[in-house]
Amino acid sequence: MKGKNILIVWPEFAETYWSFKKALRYIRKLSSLPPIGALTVGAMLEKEGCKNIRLADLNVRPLGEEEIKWADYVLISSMAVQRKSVDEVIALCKKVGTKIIAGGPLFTSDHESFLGVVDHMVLNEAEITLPMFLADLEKGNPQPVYTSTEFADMTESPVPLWNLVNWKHYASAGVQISRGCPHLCDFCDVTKLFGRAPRVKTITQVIAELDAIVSSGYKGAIFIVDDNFIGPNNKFLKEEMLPALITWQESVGHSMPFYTQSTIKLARDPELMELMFNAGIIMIFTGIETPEEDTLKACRKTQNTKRDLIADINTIQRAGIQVQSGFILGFDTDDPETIFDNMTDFIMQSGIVTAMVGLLNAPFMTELWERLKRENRILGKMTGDNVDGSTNIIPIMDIKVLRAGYQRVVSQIYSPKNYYRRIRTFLTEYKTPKVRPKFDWQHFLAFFRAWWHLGIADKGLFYYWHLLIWTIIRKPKLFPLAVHLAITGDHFRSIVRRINKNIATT
Ligand code: B12
Repeated sequence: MKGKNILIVWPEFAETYWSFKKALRYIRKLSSLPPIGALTVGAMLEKEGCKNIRLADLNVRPLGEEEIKWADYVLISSMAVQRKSVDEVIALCKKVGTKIIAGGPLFTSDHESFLGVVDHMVLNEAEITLPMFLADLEKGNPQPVYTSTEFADMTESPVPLWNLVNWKHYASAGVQISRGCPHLCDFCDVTKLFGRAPRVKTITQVIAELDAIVSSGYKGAIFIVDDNFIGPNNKFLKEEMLPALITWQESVGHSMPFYTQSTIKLARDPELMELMFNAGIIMIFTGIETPEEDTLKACRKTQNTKRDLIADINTIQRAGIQVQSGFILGFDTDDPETIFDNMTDFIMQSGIVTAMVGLLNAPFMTELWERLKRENRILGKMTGDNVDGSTNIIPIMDIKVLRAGYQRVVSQIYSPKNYYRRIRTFLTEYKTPKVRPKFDWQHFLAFFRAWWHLGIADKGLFYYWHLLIWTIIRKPKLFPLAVHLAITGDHFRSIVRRINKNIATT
């Protein structure tokens, strides 16, 4: 790779629940996050002596033929949900004749589809497979596919090449502290992809990554993209990682909030929540999946059983950590008579504003996939977007009933009346965080854009103004958060419209 020109391509996303495309327009951003995985691979190649490395994130700018001609290799990183754009990039590379090296979740979970199309697929974790590929390349004998069943040593992972990122287009930055999750939920592929024993970076590495983000010109929220932030042992988190994050947060004037992913078990550890709050972790995403105890047991989400889930969520909110969550419909044990109302009621009561509800899908390699395969209930590949109303399985519940119930749940929870009510439920519980991003003029302008779109042009305008007045009176410090959540509601309603359209055309 010495002296080569490398073009890293991050293909365009479809419109999804987490793309936040509509909401990002309010703050004049084009994407949530730059590609951490691809930039990590970029850093590995820089160490190998590549001459020039460029990033083409197709979510923020177009890609031209000239650039592909310039490159000796085009590196594509992708999730399944970027597939359409991946195919376009591959076609362009073929036309120009530039070699492709591909990696990341799409290729790792479905490399057969690209055999003979992509020159080299370097799968699983690049810390292990990239050196294998580079060694063969050096010998002049690179293979089409590199895989590994080993898990990488995270302490060997380099700082991503943040200096390639034009931050003005992104709403967040990201850092990964650990990989892996100890739990065995049957529908989740994380343990298959990253193992059960969480692997952790060193404190020095994490702080170096955070400093690199700041010195590349970014200020704002940072997503700690760990599969389960509280997966690594508590002693390490409490005595080493969180104190280091607290000190770092002080060094940036408490202005760079973190958000992450965690199991609901967090609710039982007040000390851990307090440390997270002090470090500026103001939000977690947690998988609630379903309010039904029997279903939780059946899908082996045992960490969510034998607890009062709403009380747990409120405990975390009161500790100053917002809870976002994922929910699934279509489990074998779902009762069509009760599940839809139970889920709607649960979401409304919990004050979970960002509630991602999807139909059950079986990712390749999971326990669920294995079981349904044996039962001849796998229909094919997943679309990669679990909130588009599609499923790759044959559910026990009649599919028409399931889809109609799904539409009912998402339409109800995202109706302006219920959505704004849920924001009030949440804000009532939420402790005001002490770490907040600096209020810049884009946020200021976003308020005026929201004033027009949500406060005048939207049919939910009454609920919008009611929320704002309520917040000014009851929780004035949380006013910017109330406006932010109102804006994300506009995006969620567009996703509900898309779900309804997709289901109507299936
Ligand atoms: C952060 C994250 C996000 C972020 C965005 C990421 C981004 N940069 O834009 C957000 C929250 C926006 C997101 C959204 C979604 N996500 Co997501 N996300 C993750 C998460 C938690 C971490 C990814 C990460 O940054 N890891 C850190 C880096 C260092 O690791 P990495 O990306 O895996 O890269 C390593 C290797 O893959 C490899 N590699 C990566 N690229 C390349 C390229 C080359 C050339 C090579 C050689 C190697 C290589 O080397 C890297 C170092 O080891 C993963 C789970 C996970 N643990 O990976 C899910 C995950 C990637 N997401 C997933 C999904 C399904 C989604 C959504 C579709 C969910 C939804 N329904 O909306 C959306 C779609 C995104 C959108 N914008 O529309 C799936 C993807 C499954 C698949 N097969 O495609 C994952 C794997 C979670 C899961 N288990 O289901 N996501």
